[in-house]
Amino acid sequence: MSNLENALKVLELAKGHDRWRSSCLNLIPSENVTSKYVRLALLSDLGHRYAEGKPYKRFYCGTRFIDEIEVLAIELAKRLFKCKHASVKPISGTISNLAVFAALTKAGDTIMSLSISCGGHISFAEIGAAGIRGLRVVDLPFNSREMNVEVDEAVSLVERVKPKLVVLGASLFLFPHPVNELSRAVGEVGGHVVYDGSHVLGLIAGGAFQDPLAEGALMLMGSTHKTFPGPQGGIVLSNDEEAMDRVEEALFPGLTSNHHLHRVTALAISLAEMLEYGEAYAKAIVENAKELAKSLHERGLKVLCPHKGFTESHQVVLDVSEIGGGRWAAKTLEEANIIANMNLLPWDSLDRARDPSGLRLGVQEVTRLGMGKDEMNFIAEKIEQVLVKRESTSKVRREVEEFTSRFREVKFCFEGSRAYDLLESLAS
Ligand code: DSN
Repeated sequence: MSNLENALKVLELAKGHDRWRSSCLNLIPSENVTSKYVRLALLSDLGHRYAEGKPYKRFYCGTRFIDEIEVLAIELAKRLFKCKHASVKPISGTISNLAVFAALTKAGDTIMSLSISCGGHISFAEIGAAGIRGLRVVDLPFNSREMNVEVDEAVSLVERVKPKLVVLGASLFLFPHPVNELSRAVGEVGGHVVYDGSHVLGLIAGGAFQDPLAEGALMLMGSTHKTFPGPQGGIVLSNDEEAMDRVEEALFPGLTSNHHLHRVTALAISLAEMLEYGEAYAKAIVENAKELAKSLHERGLKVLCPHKGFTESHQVVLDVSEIGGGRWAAKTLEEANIIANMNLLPWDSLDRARDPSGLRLGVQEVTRLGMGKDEMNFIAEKIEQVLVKRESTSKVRREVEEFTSRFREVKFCFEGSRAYDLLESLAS
């Protein structure tokens, strides 16, 4: 194939991807879709430019507009998360975590965090960013029935281990973590709680989950594209000026040179959207997650934590080990255009990562497309048809395609003809 043919083929593949995934029920808890205004920013010339350094103190010329945008993004972030300091420099959630590790620890220090099977993100692990910083990682004790940190045991372990940091937050994340209790315990031994809020950032923004900074965390790190419906990227928030200065230095000149200016612009817009719509959006997400969990449970699926109302976040977690396993379940749902994660559960060892016991679902994206309780029951019914009744996946796929064709418009965001006009002029 010629180079042109290859380029055209790539575009066709991208188009095919767009068409397919917009006809799916997208239930991966770490994804979301952005508004037209946000997409517009991502298409703009800002994505071609450099702006190393701080606003108005750059090492590059040509940055007068990005200076203003970045200052505005920081102001909007501080307002939304009710905190004193914000950095919009991290280009991902993992870079946010690594910057915080770099700022607050030195190689050889010990931190405590959840293991991967118990929901800890790979960046908290010795095989991930924590290990790259040279940290020793001790697992936080976890209660699998409660799907949460085992507080008393964790406090005793903190007293013995004396970690520099306790990292809370997770990728498998159903209930608020004990920030208050562990902040007090780790404070006694001279350390801090830092909180990776990647999964629940939109819920925190909308006041529908715990507020880690108010509860005692020194830092709130996150990615900005899960329940927070912004561009792919990261953010760090804090009330501590001195610690935040160190994080800024870790980010530049430490971990990033340029910080992707179209992303910063898109993030500023999504921060404004969340100031406007965040409360309603976050509330709808949690209501939908509870409804989906209840409906799946009533259909005989093994949803975790029925004694706790299943979930207080965007996630619903199922143990599918008795009906084919996580790999089979996720692959078979995919044949029906239902996209979900296979997931390790706390009782799985790491070597089961490719065929774990669990299935992890998130409702943040379908909620953003305007789905409510009735639609959660429809989704539960389709999952039951595939996983329990073993109905033909092509039949279910046709039903899913027809259903999703009615939910293509992004809600909880600024819309209107002006966005369409601007989008068209940029795309032409
Ligand atoms: N850990 C990934 C997830 O939760 O899907 C994101 O980094």
